[in-house]
Amino acid sequence: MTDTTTTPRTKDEIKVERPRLHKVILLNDDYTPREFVVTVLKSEFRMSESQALRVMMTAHRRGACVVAVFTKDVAEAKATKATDAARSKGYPLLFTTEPEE
Ligand code: TYC
Repeated sequence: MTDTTTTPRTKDEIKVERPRLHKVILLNDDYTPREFVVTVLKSEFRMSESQALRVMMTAHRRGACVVAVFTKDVAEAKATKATDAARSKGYPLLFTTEPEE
């Protein structure tokens, strides 16, 4: 009987990738008061007055502004909570999410 030796030609390799981050986006509308947008940005996204003002004015002028990035679940939960806060006051303010490139 002859001995055979086999040489493995494959290598175990585990690829770990970071979860894709998702952006929370603030959309402009014609009805929500500016002060209310600033209040929601401060309470839901822990922004300072000046950060919130800057983000609100960017959305107001350009139509939309990225508020922050989080993992998918957190981004969706924050966008929903912030949008619900506006709905409860009768404002059409909308926060959406989208994956980062
Ligand atoms: N455009 C609104 C107004 O003039 C204010 C506003 C700003 C609303 C940003 C939404 O994401 C927004 N009252």
